[in-house]
Amino acid sequence: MKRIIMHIDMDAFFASVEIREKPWLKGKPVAISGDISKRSVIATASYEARKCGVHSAMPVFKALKLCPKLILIKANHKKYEEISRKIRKIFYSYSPATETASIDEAFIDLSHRAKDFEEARRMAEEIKEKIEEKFRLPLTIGIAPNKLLAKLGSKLGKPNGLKVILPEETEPLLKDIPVDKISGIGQKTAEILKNKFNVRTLGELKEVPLISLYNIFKSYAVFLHNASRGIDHTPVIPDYEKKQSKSVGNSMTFPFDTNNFDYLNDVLKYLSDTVAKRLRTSKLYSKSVILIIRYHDFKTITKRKKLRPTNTSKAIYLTALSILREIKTKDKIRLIGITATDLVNSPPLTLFDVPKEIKNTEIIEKTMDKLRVKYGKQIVNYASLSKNKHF
Ligand code: TTP
Ligand code: MG
Repeated sequence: MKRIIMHIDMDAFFASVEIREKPWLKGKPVAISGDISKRSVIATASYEARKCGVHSAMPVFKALKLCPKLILIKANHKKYEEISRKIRKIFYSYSPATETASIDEAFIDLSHRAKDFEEARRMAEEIKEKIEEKFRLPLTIGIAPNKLLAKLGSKLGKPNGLKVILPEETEPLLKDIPVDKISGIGQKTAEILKNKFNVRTLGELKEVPLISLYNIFKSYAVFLHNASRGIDHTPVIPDYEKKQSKSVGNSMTFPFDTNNFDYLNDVLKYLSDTVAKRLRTSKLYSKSVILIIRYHDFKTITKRKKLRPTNTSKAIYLTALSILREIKTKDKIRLIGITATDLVNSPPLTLFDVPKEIKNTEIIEKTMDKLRVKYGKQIVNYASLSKNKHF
């Protein structure tokens, strides 16, 4: 089915909120940070400050060096959360199929709400007007046939814009776009692509054979291959579904059928990590893991295994791996998936009953989550996956 996806992202969100409340800051270089000491980092900067090179995650002392006139304001997270919640209500009024992606961004699946892209554009104009009028905050909207392109649209449309990417426009548009404009392709990947393949744009990336990408990036190669073509099948997962979810799962369809154990093992590690991370975010624990295998001929098998309630990536991975070993698969596989199910709100044992090794794993993974939130997904990974750097 053809989809129409909208991505909404507030412009310089924290800074815009502060500027709204202190109008004399309008047009000035403003930056927000957790704490205004020089050792702190910038959370975000107004577009005027960005002109001098100030950006999120930059140390304050460096930002002040680049922009001596920079006005620093201490972040007020409670206030931003509150505004974010109120803005979200406007999105829900357009479609309940709204996925909150972060404090200032959301995806709305308009496939069943808008008859075509033109109608979706009108909705976007209306949403922009409502937010600008009611909240006096700037935002940018991207509309496209999938989440990847909708997010690219809002990035290209910034600030204070509206960018529609029609299916037929995708190929010529992507051709000259630098690879790191795609959400999910970071600086490191961009550098490897430049050094190994002389690739800077999505058009150039498209020309690299998948097998060559695979040799360097392993299963992340599939993402790169698809991204260069503007392909993305990930669904918008509505907030209401996330809240009452009875299970959390993730799967990967391979571009080629395979029974290579090392590859499947890496994919299981990656999938377990993404599933467990979602459990930890929702403070849920899983009592069963289901492994889903779809063979080249579409025959699909699922096998479930119980485990001590957990939300560690390691426990979920080891369970999934033991199922894979039991299945002793020889036939080539086209998709593999992991679902954590039988979800409960709390672990059954008191902290003192938990074996030390499990306790350590929990501590390590919680620390990884925090680092990833603060510094980005790629800042830390399991040694065995880090050889690919991109899981
Ligand atoms: P973003 O949407 O990434 O950034 P932004 O809204 O400030 O700017 P724009 O979208 O116009 O490019 O993040 C939303 C808010 O999240 C941002 O205002 C501050 C906070 N944030 C951090 O605290 N640290 C970070 O490293 C980033 C990227 C954002
Ligand atoms: Mg934003």
